[in-house]
Amino acid sequence: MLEFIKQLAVEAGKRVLAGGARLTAADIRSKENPADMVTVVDREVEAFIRGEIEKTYPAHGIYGEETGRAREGAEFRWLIDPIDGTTGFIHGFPYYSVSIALLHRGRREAGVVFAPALGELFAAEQGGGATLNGRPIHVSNCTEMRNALLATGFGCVRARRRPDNFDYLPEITRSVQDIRRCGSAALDLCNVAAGRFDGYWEFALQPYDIAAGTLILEEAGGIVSDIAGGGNWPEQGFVATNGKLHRALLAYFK
Ligand code: LIP
Repeated sequence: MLEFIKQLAVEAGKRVLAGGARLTAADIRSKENPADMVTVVDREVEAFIRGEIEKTYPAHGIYGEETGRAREGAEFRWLIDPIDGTTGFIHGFPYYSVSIALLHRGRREAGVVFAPALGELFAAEQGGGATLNGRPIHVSNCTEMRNALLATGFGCVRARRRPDNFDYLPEITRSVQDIRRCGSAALDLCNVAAGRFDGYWEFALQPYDIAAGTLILEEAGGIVSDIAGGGNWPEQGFVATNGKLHRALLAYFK
């Protein structure tokens, strides 16, 4: 199954790159929120991924960012984000990814995040560890906030939703080595999994942004929770770390 998902993500990634090369202003639209962008490429690539899944697994449920939900009650369900990091994609900033996850009765079974412009393919299967381009990856050993490089995002600010990440950003920024905001939640999680970031937090995320990335992170030794340390993520906020910094990062949201 993981091979099927990897190949699908790579094929989708080729389409994302080809679409980016011929993208014009007419191909770009904003959603309900004017800062939330979508392109014809997001739609075409999601249709491609959906079509391939439906050809092979017609009974499976699907929830995609651009085309919504189908067969909700199915035992197996796919969560798809054809381009996580669409704003970066539009601007030619290479930090965007195709994210595909497979759930069985709600449990994340397999996940792939492919960054086509970076040539990085992250993958994991429940209980099988996580890989980057076929090589095993592991979270960092960082134990002190002052030595940490963290990632975050501002979807909540752009959507004008509470909690507002600007309430937490100054204090966290003063406590760590530095912060990055690169624009793809899926890739941020994979970079925590690979030990490049030590942690990541964000609000107002959607399940398709993070389903594959959380499995990859957990399989690489990391942990995820809501901002109170519980399991109500992403609804109650989303915190992901190498495990060693989790309690320290959660303390900023009290
Ligand atoms: C984006 C995320 C990003 C987050 C944005 C948005 P999209 O996904 O991955 O990190 O801050 O709010 O949700 O919309 O490009 O698929």
